[in-house]
Amino acid sequence: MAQGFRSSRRAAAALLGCLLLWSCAGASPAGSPASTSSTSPATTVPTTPAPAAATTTSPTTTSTTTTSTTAAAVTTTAPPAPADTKVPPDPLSGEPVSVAPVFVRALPHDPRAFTQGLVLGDGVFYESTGLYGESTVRIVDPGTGHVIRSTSLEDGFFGEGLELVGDRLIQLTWREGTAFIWDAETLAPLGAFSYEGEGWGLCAQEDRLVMSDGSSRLTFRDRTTFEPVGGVEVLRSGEPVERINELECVEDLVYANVWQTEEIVVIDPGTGRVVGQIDASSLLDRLGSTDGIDVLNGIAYDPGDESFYLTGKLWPAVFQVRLTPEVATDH
Ligand SMILES: [Ca+2]
Repeated sequence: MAQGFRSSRRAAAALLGCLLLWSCAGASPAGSPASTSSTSPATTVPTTPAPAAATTTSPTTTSTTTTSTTAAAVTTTAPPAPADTKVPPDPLSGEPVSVAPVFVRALPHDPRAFTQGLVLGDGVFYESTGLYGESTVRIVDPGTGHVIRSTSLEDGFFGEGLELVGDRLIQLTWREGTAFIWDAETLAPLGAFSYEGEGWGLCAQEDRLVMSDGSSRLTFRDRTTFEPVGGVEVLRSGEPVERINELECVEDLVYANVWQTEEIVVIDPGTGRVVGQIDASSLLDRLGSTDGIDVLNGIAYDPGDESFYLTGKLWPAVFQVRLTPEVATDH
């Protein structure tokens, strides 16, 4: 959304103003697009197919090359018109604001990708996939779903959260205590960081990294050294939110999948408070069949048009959506 979750304390005025004016979606950017999930310039997902130039690079890992993926046919339709607003939620109550994903379009996605991390930058998706023996870091053409470049992790490493930091990718692993560093263009290995505990999700703010470990806690890390520099517990209405998974830093907020749910929570990392909650279960209906798929996981943000890209493990589609506050209606 464009303005709804500007910050924990400013959200109230911004969101209320946004609602009274009606839709936040499509509104012009409000000032500061820089503090996003990556340090790359704003990018817009291309609509024309790009050639799948398969290249593999990794002297220290077992590499595989993928030239294309089998993407399920998905139908793209225009987003629905917004409903009339009646009563805006009370952003001053301290309770999270409910947000609905407004469908924009569906894009193909490798149905064999056990998605653990998703990032948009430089006109491509960077994606981390998991499972032992199958984990990869990959560059994907958003328009076609084709895997442009892929590097496989060694069999003993289970890929997890991924973030673009400058011209490098940092990829977590689940229980291996290792964060791999990759050249974002070539996927050549540049080294690794070590850390304590499990690795689940990762995103970057301007001055720090934010990492989840499957608990209700977010750990902040130095962008250069990966050393922990703080942390916060995620609370909704005063209760811990466990199983925080894949992350996306958007301006000064953190969007997070909650494992084994179709919900995304929007967290103020300054306080840990959940300021928004997104029910993305409607996206499952658009998949047609849920046979063989796993949970919702994967959030990427495009600061260029302020839209979000959501997918899941083994999902055949990535959904471009806009996130707008739900409003009460007469029934
Ligand atoms: Ca992400």
